[in-house]
Amino acid sequence: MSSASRDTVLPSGLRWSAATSAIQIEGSPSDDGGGRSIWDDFVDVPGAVRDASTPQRACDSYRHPEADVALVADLGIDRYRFSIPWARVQPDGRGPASTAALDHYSRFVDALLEVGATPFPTLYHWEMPSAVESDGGWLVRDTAERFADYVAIVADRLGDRVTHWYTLNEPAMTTLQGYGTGALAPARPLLFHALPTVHPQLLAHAYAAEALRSRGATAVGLVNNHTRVLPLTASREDLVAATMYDTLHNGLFSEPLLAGEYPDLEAFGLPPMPVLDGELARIAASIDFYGINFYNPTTVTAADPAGPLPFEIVPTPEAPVTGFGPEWPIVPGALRDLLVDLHRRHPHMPPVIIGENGASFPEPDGAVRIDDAERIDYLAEHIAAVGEAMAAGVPVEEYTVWSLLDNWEWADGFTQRFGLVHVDFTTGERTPKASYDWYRDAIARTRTAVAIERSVQ
Ligand code: PNW
Repeated sequence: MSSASRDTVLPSGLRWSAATSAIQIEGSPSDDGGGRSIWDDFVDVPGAVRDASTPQRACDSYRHPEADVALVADLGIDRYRFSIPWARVQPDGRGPASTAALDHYSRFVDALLEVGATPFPTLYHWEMPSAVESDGGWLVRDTAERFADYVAIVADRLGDRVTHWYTLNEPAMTTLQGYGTGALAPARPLLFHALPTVHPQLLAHAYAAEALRSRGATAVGLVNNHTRVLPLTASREDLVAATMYDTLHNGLFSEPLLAGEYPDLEAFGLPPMPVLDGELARIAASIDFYGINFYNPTTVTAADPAGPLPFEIVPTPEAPVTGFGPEWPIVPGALRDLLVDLHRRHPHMPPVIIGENGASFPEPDGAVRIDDAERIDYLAEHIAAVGEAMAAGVPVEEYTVWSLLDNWEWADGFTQRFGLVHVDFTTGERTPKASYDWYRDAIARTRTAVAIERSVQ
């Protein structure tokens, strides 16, 4: 560990948070009338999950929410990002909601408020009811209306206490990996035929934002995964491939939200989005903040023209890597650069919230490894990069660690551990890691420094 990490003071002016999502931590998906989700369907396919695990129990957080609230309280974060799963609250994706499930989240919100943490729920962290997917999922516009109905139900119940909401988590990953490559649920490898999932997701977000605001919400945003795209070489082919990948990964969702228009897809030989009159204006008016999840840059090269895609993702030269290997290189400066670039493109953009940032590192089988010095370095360096972007004028308001807990990492099952807190997935026992102590102490130290600064002014 770099010794500086021990007494880091974090940038002032940021709120601090940590995040989880329902399927990844809750377990007991059918408790309180929960319905089947696309992830139940995903895990049923042999070989789909790397360790053949299921999220049936995960961190057991649905049955023991108090364990997580205690960690939030002790960590001293300002806010907690968690998700409310559509398939549990409204099992068929239309019609009646589960009162017991709504009661659960209502108690959870109260418990967070009681320990002084602002509840900051995500309304869709990929928990689509299977019934909605069988009606076309994000390929059809009707899903946008159904999502907004579900959101209205949740806001009717929680909107007297919850004012901050994330609508969709990483819609670009849903498009590219859920429907594009099939690496995530609903595992439909449609390649470029996945593009029709973009507009229904943005409409779902816009309709949801309207439903939330009419029920008292003051901060509504969508959180997108962003990467910094690096062409492997300066060749024309690599530049074209990198620009196309950048447009698909970063631009598809950010441009309509921040500039009110889709990127020029026809330039890449792709069909334009099927937009009706007035829809782009509604989408552009729908965010109070823009959420960014950042993990790593992506190095791109032109692919073999005979292959299915015109670009190929390759290891980033010379970068250290996380537990995922060369797919997830560590380049903290890439976060600063992408924030500065996005702000330069959109000087009037709303405040930015970093909704996720973090890393998984290997843990030897069976051993509880809590001396996660690499994670402290990763977090310290990325938070410093956010500070540099702020110094360059980017309006960042909040930083969120992914994740509060080790959890079920989708197709990677339990093989990747992202937590500040180690979880024993058999007993449910939680053991804070060194990175947890570091984050808690750094937040406290930063608050003290800010208070001293204020008192001498
Ligand atoms: C995000 N990619 O997912 C999600 O929001 C979290 O639920 C997840 O646990 C976290 O990042 C860590 O993976 C991603 O392939 C999934 O680029 C895939 C990618 C990025 C983010």
